Amino acid sequence: MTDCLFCNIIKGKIPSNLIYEDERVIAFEDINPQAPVHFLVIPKEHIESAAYIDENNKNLMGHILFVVSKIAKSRGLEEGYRIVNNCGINGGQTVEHIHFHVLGERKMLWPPG
Ligand code: IU
Repeated sequence: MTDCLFCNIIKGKIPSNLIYEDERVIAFEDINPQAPVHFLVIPKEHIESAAYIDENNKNLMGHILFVVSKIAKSRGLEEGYRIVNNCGINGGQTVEHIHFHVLGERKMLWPPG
């Protein structure tokens, strides 16, 4: 996966503003923030999208949500936040390495565009 942008961020070959790392995931600030707080949580394992979640990696998804909650607490997002996963072309996914956006410190609208 040498040409995967997020794999290269994980390897440190492409710079990012890293805010969290453990053995399974990293989190970093989105370079094009859509809210006052906007970071991404991604697995170190290359998984293309939510369409590729299976028996082998489903527990990792729970860990990602746990990390989201932990970082959100540490960032003081007591009034809430939005977790977004864009999956595939219709979902608006542009980077083919599963990632969870976390947006906070503004009121979100529904339905999304
Ligand atoms: P999407 O859900 O696949 O559309 O989200 C990809 C996100 O990755 C998007 O919000 C970009 O701003 C973000 N991003 C980044 O944080 N760092 C990068 O080097 C690149 C994209 I390229």
